[in-house]
Amino acid sequence: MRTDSPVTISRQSYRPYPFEVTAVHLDFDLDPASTLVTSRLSLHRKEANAPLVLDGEELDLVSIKVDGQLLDASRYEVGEHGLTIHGLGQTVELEIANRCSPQANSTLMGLYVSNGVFFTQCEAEGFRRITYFPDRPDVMSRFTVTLRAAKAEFPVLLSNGNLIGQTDLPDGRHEAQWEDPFMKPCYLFALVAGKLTWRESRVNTQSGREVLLQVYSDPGNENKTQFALESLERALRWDETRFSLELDLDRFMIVAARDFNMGAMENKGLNVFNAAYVLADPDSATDANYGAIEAVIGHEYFHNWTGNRVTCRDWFQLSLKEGLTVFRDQEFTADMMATGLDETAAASARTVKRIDDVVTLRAAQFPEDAGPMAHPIRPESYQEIGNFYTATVYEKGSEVIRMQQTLLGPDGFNEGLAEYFRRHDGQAVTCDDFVAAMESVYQKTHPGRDLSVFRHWYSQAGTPRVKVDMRYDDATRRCTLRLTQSCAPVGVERLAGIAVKPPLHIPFSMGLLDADGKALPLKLAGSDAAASDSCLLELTTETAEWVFEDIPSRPVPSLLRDFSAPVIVEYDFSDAELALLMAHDTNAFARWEAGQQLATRQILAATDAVRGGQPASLSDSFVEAWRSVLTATDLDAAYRARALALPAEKTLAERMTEVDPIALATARDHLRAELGRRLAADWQAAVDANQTPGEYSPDPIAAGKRAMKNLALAFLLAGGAPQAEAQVSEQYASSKNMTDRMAALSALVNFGPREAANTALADFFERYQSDPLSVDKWFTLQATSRHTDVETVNGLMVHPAFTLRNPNRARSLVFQFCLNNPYGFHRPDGSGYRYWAEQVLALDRLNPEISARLARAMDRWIRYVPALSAQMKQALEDVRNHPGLSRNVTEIVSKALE
Ligand code: 0A1
Ligand code: ZN
Repeated sequence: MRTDSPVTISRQSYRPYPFEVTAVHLDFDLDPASTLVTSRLSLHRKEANAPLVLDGEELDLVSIKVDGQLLDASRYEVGEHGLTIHGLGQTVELEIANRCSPQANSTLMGLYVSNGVFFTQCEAEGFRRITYFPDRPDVMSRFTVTLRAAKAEFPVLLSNGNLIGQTDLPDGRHEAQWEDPFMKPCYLFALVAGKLTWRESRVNTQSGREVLLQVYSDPGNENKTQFALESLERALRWDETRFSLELDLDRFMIVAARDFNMGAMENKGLNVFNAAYVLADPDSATDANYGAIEAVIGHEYFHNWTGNRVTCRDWFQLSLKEGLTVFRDQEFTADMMATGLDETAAASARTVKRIDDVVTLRAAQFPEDAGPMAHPIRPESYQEIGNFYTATVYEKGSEVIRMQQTLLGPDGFNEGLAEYFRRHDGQAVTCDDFVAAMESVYQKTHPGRDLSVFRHWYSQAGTPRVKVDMRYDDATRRCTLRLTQSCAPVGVERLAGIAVKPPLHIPFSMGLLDADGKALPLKLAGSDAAASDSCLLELTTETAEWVFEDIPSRPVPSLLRDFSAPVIVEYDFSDAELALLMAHDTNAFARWEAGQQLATRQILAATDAVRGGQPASLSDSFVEAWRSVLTATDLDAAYRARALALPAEKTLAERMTEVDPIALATARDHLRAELGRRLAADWQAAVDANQTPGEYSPDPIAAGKRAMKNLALAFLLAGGAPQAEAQVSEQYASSKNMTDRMAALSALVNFGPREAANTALADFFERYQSDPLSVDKWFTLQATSRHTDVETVNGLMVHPAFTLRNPNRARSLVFQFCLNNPYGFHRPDGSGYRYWAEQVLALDRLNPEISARLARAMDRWIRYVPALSAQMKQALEDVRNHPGLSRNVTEIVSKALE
């Protein structure tokens, strides 16, 4: 347990490491109780006199040799955080032997054992829990590795790169030697050892090299890795065709781990994955699971270039690899969804992906960017880097890359990326280096301009607002659009007393519709560009105006098309204008957005009504707007399922001056029930029209139909349609795939009679108890049910299948209850908050990274109604005052209370 007072590390304090570590040989004598690690480092001094400072945590030092000689104890010091060696010469061979205890490691950082298999997790600072080393990304070395273990227990021995030797040893042990031909920082080191089964294929790369692709998992899962292997092949192909980036290794391995802190990890040539993002078959994985598997496999594979070949100079640059790689995985998914479709269908599929990404951004990143943990995509300071694997660094980081693609155009962006690799292959670099490469191309196509204003996206936190004013002049037939940007100081900015922030470079895509919803050709005054339906405005100052000519009457503006920048738009639309946009906008994203805004207005008004003890009503025009999408024949099922879904609670909460979560959830549920009731016949028609008979396939068309059908079923059941319960129960019992089975069970648990729900839940456990990922689903459904309170959750926590030690299981119950159950978590008696405090403390003793994520459930406490926020604050203080709190949780709760 860490007990030292927190140290704040700042971006400006970067100093190069005074030594080069050209080669590293690691030798592991693997034993779960005590593993002996011997590391041989080839060192070159770059700075005179500097001592060699190596990081190390929870290690037992055995011996140190310099150039083959045991080092005298007077020459070094060992402390809680590492080892310092004095008086080393210019070129030195250093050998360090130490022990660590994988079995006892519940943090899942460094070397640990999961389900009898050894795994490592080194990013960000886990390598120091394996051996003494400069654990920072700018120290890059060539690694060779020897693994030794009992052969019967650990038949498979894997590490990065190529297998160069394998030998049986006399005592029932065996060893394997691996060599990684590429220089890498230690956070990309990995080893895996244990009883594993695998599926493999051989493919030829673009340049004709044959490479071996393998997906490893626990025995018994061999039939669940086919989709993962196919996804890996698709990712490899896509990076070749879209960015001309080829796999640089002869062998690429993915291993599924049951216990894993995050989604997956891009270790060079040996990706370690949370099993949830590898294992799938129709009976146990949903469409969403299949989609996530392909996306995460793509993400980790794409890191091989964006992250591994070119890595980060320091952890402040995390978005250099993460924002860029999220952007790449989003584009990969969009292209995969559009594959094989005609032009219209492909465009719709891409919009669906864009909607899904924006929904995530608004529900997860916008609140973060307005709360106590708000930080720029390139943070200025941190206490614990593990706390900065955030929606801001990842998702907003991706938006910042996407804006560069928008400004440069797809070809310019590809050229910029190629330039980035030309300049920096094999290096550890900064976000500035990336923008400079892009800028070199931008300046060629935009003479006299640069990305200096754009760079502020890297140094500012907070979601900018863009206020839109539109004037129309009948006499001149001119329409003037004025954009004004602002971004209030948030989080650390506010604490540092920053009052004014420079303007950002905001690409703002827009169009104009006439009163019948027809797109107007846009002709900018003073421009000789041909008129088009859409226009990209570049706002680079606080405020600017654009004049459109030959506009016949006052138009309706279609704003921030395709979500061209991660901002909040302020414009006073009338309900009728929103309904017009929802029915006619030629930009499918803006069309979806109009519907979401209409629904937001209805739900917020209903929330006020609920709070005032009034009946919540629903406007007829809103119901008709929903009906028109529900019955539209020109829109595909996947798109309609998004357009008819209600805005997320977390997104709605950000719109309220004071959050009353139970009133909000009640209003939202009421709206669903009313829409269900008033459009019952149309929902039923949608259920009937979107059946997917025949063999299950997770393809986007079939998945879109299931999404539409299951959404309709939920509305029907919520609206009390007499036939709905039987339909849903029948679907639960007879489905041949997990998507439909889960959708039915979820509808029953949330909107059905308790008895039917409980019977189905019992049946589900009975059926799936031997499959951990399905059991997680079972816990999640109950954790998020509106009938679940703290008492119910505590009951589930003593269920034999529950354990806090497995992060997926902890997330499925504890996190889901605290983050996604407004009724149970926000009970006015404060029981939810006290439960949260207990669980944060319990988890912190086992796994500080995971605990710190749960701690963030209280981020927005200050915005809740006083009766709740006072109790939330109390819970935060109780946690903060607890002795022995980890650095991870300390940072989160103290920032929340600042
Ligand atoms: N680089 C990984 C994310 C990751 C970060 C930390 C981890 O251990 C605590 C694990 C994974 C990615 O972006 O996929
Ligand atoms: Zn990543």
